[in-house]
Amino acid sequence: MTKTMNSGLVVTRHGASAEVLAEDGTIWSCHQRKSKHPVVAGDKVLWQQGQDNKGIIIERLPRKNILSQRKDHKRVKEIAANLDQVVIAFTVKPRFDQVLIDRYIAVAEQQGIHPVLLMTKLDIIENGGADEIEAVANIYRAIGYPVVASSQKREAGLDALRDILKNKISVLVGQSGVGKSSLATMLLPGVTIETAGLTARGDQGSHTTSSTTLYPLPFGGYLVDSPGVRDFSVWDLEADKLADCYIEFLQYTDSCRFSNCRHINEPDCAVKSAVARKEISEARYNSYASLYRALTEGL
Ligand SMILES: Nc1nc2c(ncn2[C@@H]2O[C@H](COP(=O)(O)OP(=O)(O)OP(=O)(O)O)[C@@H](O)[C@H]2O)c(=O)[nH]1
Ligand SMILES: [Mg+2]
Ligand SMILES: [Zn+2]
Repeated sequence: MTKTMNSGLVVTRHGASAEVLAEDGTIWSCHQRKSKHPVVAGDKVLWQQGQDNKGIIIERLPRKNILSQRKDHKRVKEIAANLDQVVIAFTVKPRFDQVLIDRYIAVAEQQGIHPVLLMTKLDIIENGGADEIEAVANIYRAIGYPVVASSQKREAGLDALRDILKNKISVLVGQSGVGKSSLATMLLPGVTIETAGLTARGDQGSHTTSSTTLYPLPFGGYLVDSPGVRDFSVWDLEADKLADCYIEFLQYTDSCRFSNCRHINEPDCAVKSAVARKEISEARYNSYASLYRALTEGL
C-alpha cells in the first residue's frame, strides 16, 4: 500500500528532524534524510507518515525567497523561507545599531521581502534617547518603510503590529535582547516564549531564543521568532547589487556619469550629490559605503 503524501509547513528544525504543521493543524515531528535539501521555518514540504507517529520529509517545495546570513566565506546560515516581511526590531538598549538595520533591509530587498521597522521598549526610550531614535525612525518613514513603535511592558503598539502582520508570513529579527520574543508572546495567546533580562545574559549577552520557530497568528498569518544577532560583519549579499537595495538611491543612479558607478569615489555621482543636498540621508549613505567596502574586501 502506498502511503498518502501530505503537504505541510515547517515550524522549526533541530538537526535532522523538523516539526511540520500539517494542513489539519496538527504538528508532526518529521525526520529528514541527509541527502535532501535542508529545511528551515517557513519551508513548504511534502511528507509521509512513518513509524512511531513520526513523519518523513520527502521533498522541500520550491522557495519564493530565503533569508540567510553568511557566517564566513564558506558557510551560509539559512534563517527562514517564503517570507512576505522582515520585521526589524531595534531600540536603545542593549545598543542602537543603524548599520545593522540597513544590513537587514539590504538582505530583505535583495530577496524581494518587505522590510518593516519595529521600535521596541518605548518605555525605556522615553527616559532618554527619544529624539535621536525618532529622527532615525523618520529617515525610514521618508523612504517609505513602515515603522511601528511598541512597548511590551506598556502593551503599546500591539494593534498597529497586528495590522501589519495580519495574513502575512513575517520574521522577527534584530539584536539579541531587543525584546522580540517578549512582543511575540503578547501576540500569541497561550504561547509563552522564553525571554530573559539583559543582566541575566552576562557580559557576552547570550541569546535567549536558540531556535527559529514559526507560530500561526490568531488573526491570520504566521510569525517567525528568530534568535537575535550580536554582530554580523558579513552578509549574503552581492556588492554590485547593493545600491539596488537602497531604494531611495534608485531615482538617482541613472544620472551618475558612469553607468557602472559604485557611488563610492567616482566623479559626478548623482547619489553623492543627493547626499550633499540632503535628499538622501547621510547615515544611510554611510552605511551603504561601509557595507560596500566590507563586501568587496571580503570581510
Ligand atoms: N522595559 C522594557 N523591557 C522589555 C520590553 N520588552 C522586552 N523587555 C525585556 O527585555 C529583555 C529581553 O527580551 P527578549 O524578548 O528575551 O529579547 P529577544 O530579542 O527575544 O532576545 P534573543 O532571543 O536573545 O534574540 C527581557 O528582560 C524583557 O523583559 C519593553 O517593552 N520594555
Ligand atoms: Mg528571543
Ligand atoms: Zn553614483
